[in-house]
Amino acid sequence: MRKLRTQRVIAVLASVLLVGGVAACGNSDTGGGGSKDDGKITMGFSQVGAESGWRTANTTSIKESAAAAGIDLKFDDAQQKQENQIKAIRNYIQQKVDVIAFSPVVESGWDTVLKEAKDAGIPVILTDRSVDSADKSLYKTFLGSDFVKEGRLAGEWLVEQKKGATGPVNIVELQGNTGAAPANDRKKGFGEAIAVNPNLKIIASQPGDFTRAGGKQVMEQFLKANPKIDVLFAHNDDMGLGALEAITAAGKVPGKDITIITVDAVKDGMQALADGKFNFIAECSPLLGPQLMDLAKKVHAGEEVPARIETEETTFTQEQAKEALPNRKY
Ligand code: GYE
Repeated sequence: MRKLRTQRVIAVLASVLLVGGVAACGNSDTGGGGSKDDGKITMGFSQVGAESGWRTANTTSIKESAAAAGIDLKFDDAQQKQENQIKAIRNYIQQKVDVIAFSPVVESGWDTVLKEAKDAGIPVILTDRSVDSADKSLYKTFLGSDFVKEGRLAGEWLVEQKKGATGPVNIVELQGNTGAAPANDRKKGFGEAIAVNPNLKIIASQPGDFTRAGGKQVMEQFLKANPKIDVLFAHNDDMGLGALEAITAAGKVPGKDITIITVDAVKDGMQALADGKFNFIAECSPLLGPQLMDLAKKVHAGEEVPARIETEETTFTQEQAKEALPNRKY
């Protein structure tokens, strides 16, 4: 009797699970890329975190563009941890979303989970940051900036500024989080550009994790350890803004005693530039949402898309920042 009841309970449970499972399938995908019941595309998006003004603007852009494009967005904030991103991607695979998009916190270590998505027939779009996987068939496209170029533009500006220097110009560098594409690439581009002038020397270079707190803390250490710092190259505005506090606290005038170059050009960074505290910014646009949603629709429809789509960007001097600031959206 008890056995029978147990069997019945199991049968009921099984059918609930089955119906639930079918409903979940119907809600996202009809067999690897088909359209859903309500016709909406479901995108699973794994965001790096909320570490900077850039990231906040990027998240807003993605959420607003998904709503505008009629895409059902599942969003996860990984708090700068790769393991959280892998977990989120596995969840999206299980939920059978139509498209997975993500901004990889670091470049390496994605092959296994990307292969799982591929085997499940779910296309992946990389946005903002890329991966170093040798197998390019693991993702459909990469939409984002040329970070090497941003570093190079920053370096070239400095070379021009310091072309008359007769003695050493001491540079400190605040890197983004270790292993991130923008940290690796901006370092590379900047280093290559300044190599033309042997007077320009990077005397210290440490990660500040793209955050204000990180920038402030590492800059304090730099200032303690190095009596003569002429230039700060920060891989983003937020670290530069954090460093401003450390520089002022050390009795130095940012933008004058220490030349400050950053990347991003978010509003707070542009304000510091217009106020004369920063000296130069290489722009990196976070407004990737509209292009990402277009790509998702194309990829879902089985259309070919370019393997690499580059964001258009510029640079800003103090004068240019004053002009651009009133119309800056983020
Ligand atoms: O420059 C920085 C953010 O990946 C381009 O990440 C992005 C970078 C951006 O934290 O502010």
